Amino acid sequence: MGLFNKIKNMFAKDKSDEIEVINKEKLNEVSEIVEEEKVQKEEKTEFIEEKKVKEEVKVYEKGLTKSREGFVSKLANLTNKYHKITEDYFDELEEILIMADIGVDTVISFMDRLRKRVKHENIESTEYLKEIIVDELFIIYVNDSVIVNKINFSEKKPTVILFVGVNGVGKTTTIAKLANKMIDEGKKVKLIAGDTFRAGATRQLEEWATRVGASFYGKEEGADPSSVIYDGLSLSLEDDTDVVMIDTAGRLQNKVNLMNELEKINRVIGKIIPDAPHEVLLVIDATTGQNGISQAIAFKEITNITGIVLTKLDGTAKGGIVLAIKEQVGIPVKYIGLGERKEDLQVFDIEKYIYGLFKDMM
Ligand SMILES: Nc1nc2c(ncn2[C@@H]2O[C@H](COP(=O)(O)OP(=O)(O)O)[C@@H](O)[C@H]2O)c(=O)[nH]1
Ligand SMILES: [Mg+2]
Repeated sequence: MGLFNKIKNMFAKDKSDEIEVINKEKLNEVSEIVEEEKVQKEEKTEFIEEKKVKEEVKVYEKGLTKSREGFVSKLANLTNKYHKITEDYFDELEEILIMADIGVDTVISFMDRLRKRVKHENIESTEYLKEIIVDELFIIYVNDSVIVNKINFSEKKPTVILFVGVNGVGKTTTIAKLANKMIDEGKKVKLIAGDTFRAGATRQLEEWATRVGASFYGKEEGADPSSVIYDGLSLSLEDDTDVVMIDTAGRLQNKVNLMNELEKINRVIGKIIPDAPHEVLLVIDATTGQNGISQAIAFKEITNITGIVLTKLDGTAKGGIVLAIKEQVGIPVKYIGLGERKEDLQVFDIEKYIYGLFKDMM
């Protein structure tokens, strides 16, 4: 190779090296900028997430004020009254738990476990036991269960959610709240007025649909619910709806009738969308206490319930009902209602719930 060619080669190599160096530097710089932006974005989402969690915790705190004041202040009084654990202390504690609507069976097994722990760990102070009580209540809920509080969304549109429950528990309001939540998440929601029985029920749902920005399907009062559902669901297949929520009437005066009606509704839904309904949410009013539990047991016998919505927790001092449902009914509470506004629905979260209930003690 001649000198000229050698130099030319070297130069070419140098040049390409240089270019490579420049490219590398540039690349590094670019990736640093990208990385920095990513970190900033992550920090921002983390911040937003954190803020959201804090807001949700506040909602629980506020919504459970009555329960907390009832239960926790009683527990605090008890702790002041008895510094040492005695039989009288246990008796009064048992009464407080029953009054909080935790459910007699649940309370009995709870007291058993508590006594065992007291004995085993040689616990004497009621102050210390107070913390263990919170612990044990938490354990009741999470024990032997995978807590499924997520909605089972269908892979194919639309996801169909059927709402059942007796009159006045908050079905229609809950539908509006859940629709509002899902619309906020960018979903297209349709509400179907399957409660054709109660006067004004269809109009009430339609008004909510307008308020939260959902589409609506309903017929005149007295129409056959199954035909309303059939037509509404058929429409949802054509208009790209993501989630359909079906309201139903809550007549429980006759179990056989209700069972037949729900069977018919389920059949009609399945005819149009074979694997639907994807969720059957039973709505229970927390202020009705043990009566609500009985409703849950009755509904569970006649139809396949996939989740419970516990409403009006803001209006009761008996927040313990969540634990009773878990023990006596065995269906997960998926949402809780903490007020009458469209924003007042929360995904049920046991940790926030326990915090809302016991924050004054922690
Ligand atoms: N305080 C409170 N009121 C509620 C809640 N959910 C529903 N309500 C009220 O309960 C009443 C009955 O509700 P509605 O949705 O019509 O019950 P439905 O008959 O089951 O459809 C209405 O006045 C609602 O505003 C809640 O979480 N908290
Ligand atoms: Mg209604």
